Amino acid sequence: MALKQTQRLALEARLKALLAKLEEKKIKAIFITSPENRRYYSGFTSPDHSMVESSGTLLVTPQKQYLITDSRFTLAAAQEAPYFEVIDGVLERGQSWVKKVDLEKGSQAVFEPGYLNYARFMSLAKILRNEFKISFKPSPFDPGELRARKSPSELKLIAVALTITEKALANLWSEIELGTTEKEAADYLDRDFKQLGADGPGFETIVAAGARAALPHARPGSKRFERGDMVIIDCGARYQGYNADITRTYCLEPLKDWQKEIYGVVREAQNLAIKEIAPGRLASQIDAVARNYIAAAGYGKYFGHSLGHGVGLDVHEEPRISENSRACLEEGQAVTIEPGIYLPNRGGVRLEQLVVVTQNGYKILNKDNHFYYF
Ligand SMILES: [Mn+2]
Repeated sequence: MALKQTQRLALEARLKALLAKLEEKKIKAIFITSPENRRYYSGFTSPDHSMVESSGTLLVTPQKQYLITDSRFTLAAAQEAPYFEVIDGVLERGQSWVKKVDLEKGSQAVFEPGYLNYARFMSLAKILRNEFKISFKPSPFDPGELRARKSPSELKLIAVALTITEKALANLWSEIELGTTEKEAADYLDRDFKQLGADGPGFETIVAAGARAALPHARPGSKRFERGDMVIIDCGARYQGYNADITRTYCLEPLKDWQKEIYGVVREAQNLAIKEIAPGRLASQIDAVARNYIAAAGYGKYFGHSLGHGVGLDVHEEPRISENSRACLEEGQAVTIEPGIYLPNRGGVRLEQLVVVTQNGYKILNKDNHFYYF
C-alpha cells in the first residue's frame, strides 16, 4: 500500500525534529529500539510490541537513517518507511549489518536506556567497539518526548480510539445484567473494540467491582456485579496504533453514603484539575489541585497514584501529570486526568477523562455521559 502524501510529510517533519535534536546534543548516531518511537519516526508498523521484541531497530545518523529488521519484515518496512534504508539483519549479529552502515569511527553512539535490555546492550556495545571504535552511552534526551505534542491527524486517531471505547462501554451496559462477572465484562469489551474497527485493546482491560475496586489495577476475576457495588472499568481501544484511555466508575444503586461521598470528591477533584489545564502550566501544579482537594476532604492517603499522563502511540507517555513531574503543558498534548480514592477492603472510585491542551486552555475529548447511576 503506497503512502499518502500527508503521511510522507508527517514522517519527514518528525525525522527533521529528531535530526535537529541530534545536532543540538551533538549526537553522531542513535539506536532507537522502543516500538512506539520506531513507528513514530520511521512509519514502520511492526506487529510486535513486547519489551524484548526484535522486529526492528532504527539507526539514525545526521547523514542517513537505517532500519535494521529481519526477513519477516523487510518488505513491509520498505513500503512503510520511505526515509529509511532497510537492512536485512539482526541487531545482535553485527556481521549482518555493520558493512552496510556508515558510522564515524572513534565517535559515540547513544541508545534509549528504557528500551534496551542488558543482553542486547552488551552485544551491541561490543560490535560498536570492535568494528567502529565507537563508545555506547545512554541518550541524553528521550526521543519519546518529541511525541508529546500531537498533530491534528494524530489527535483525530486518538479521538476515533476514544469513540470506539465509549461505544463499547455503552454497548456493554445495554447488554449485561446484574450477575455478570468482571472477567465476562472485560472479555466483552475486548471483543467489541475489534468489532468496532479497533486494532484491539491497547492495554489489559481492568474491571473491579465492589470491594475489589479498592485495587487500582485489579485483574478482572470471578466477582459478579451486585446491587450496592461501585464498578471501576479502565480500558482503551487502540486504533491505527493510537490509544484511548478511559476510566468510569459505575454505581449500581442503592449506594451507601461513604460511596456517594468518595464519588463526589473524586468528581470534583477531576473538575477542578481539568479547569486548570492550559499551555504554560506545570504538570505538577495540575496534580496538586486534585491532590490537595482530595487531601482536604480527608482522603489524601487513599490517592496513591499520579493524576494523569500523556496518551498517544503508547498508553502512558509524556507528559506525566504527577507531583514530581517537571513537564510544562504545551498546546497539542493529549493527557488523562484520573484522580481516584481507594479504601482498602471497601471499594474505590476512579474517573478518567482525556483532555487536549489547546491554544487558550483545554478541550475534553470524551463525549459520553461521564457519570453513571443504575
Ligand atoms: Mn490512564
